[in-house]
Amino acid sequence: MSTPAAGAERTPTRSGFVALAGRPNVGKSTLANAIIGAKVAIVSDKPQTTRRAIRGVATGRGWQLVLVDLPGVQRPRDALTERMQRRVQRELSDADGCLFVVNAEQGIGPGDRFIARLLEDAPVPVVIAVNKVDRTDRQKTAAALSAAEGLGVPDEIFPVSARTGAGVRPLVDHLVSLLPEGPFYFEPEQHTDQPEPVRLAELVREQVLARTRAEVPHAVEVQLEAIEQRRDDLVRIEAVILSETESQKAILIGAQGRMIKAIGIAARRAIERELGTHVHLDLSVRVRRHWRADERLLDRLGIE
Ligand SMILES: Nc1nc2c(ncn2[C@@H]2O[C@H](COP(=O)(O)OP(=O)(O)OP(=O)(O)O)[C@@H](O)[C@H]2O)c(=O)[nH]1
Ligand SMILES: [Mg+2]
Repeated sequence: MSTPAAGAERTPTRSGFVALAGRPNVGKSTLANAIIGAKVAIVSDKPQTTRRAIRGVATGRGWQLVLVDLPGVQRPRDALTERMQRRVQRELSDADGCLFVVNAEQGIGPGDRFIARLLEDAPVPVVIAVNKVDRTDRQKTAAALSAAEGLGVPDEIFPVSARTGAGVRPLVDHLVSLLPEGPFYFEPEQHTDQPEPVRLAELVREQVLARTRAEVPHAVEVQLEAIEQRRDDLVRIEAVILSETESQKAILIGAQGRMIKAIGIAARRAIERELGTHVHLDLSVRVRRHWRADERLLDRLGIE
């Protein structure tokens, strides 16, 4: 029998919530995944990828940092985007700190200044991550850092690349230093609070986002209909891709069903990696007109 080192259980721990803010597509989810060291949020090159608040958990010796990945801050256009923006506001007001992500490659623009004004009166420290510095030379990085300083909100500013991991360590150390003393909220081995059906549906949607463009990525949602353990090493999953129109459905199916097949193969592989088992994935496409305005469906999809 092992006994804990004397006093070990009395060592105070730090823990708390840091909410991510930033324009769509600046790399919030990629940065959250890099900090957590696991894929908790899907990523794409299309804006408005993240639709729900996703808690991602990083645990170290004596600390637990809960990052709240959020939709990008934007003007709401329908029930879906209204819910997304309400959620951003709510999460920001409940957090212990805010991590405001900007894009060094594009530079700081009006969208960032709009968010900076929203955060000006935040009662918590606002840390800025100037992301995508793998895409900028020294001069451009320096310009982005000083423009970030001009936003007038930050506690500290860190140049990072969520893609390569450069600069992420010092950023995490600083975020941890901002956390209050308190007990852990999650088991140390738990990476996210997202229910499994949502996580798996998101992996399917990620493959749709990677292969479609224009309005299709925004018009798609994925719903998991069934998960059944078929054998010890085989799970059967049934998922439906919702689109808003027949023409989007035709695009998603593709000529001779090639698109849905490609989405299915890639999504199955991603789900197999996630579950560590063989997967049989049944995918279909269904038209659900105006689903983005359907409050009841949004409730059911867990977008609240
Ligand atoms: N080169 C480079 N690309 C990055 C970096 N971080 C993110 N990206 C890319 O930027 C795009 C957007 O990344 P996301 O993490 O989905 O961005 P987001 O801010 O979460 O976007 P929304 O959820 O739509 O608000 C993807 O194509 C990423 O691969 C980075 O450090 N360097
Ligand atoms: Mg995101």
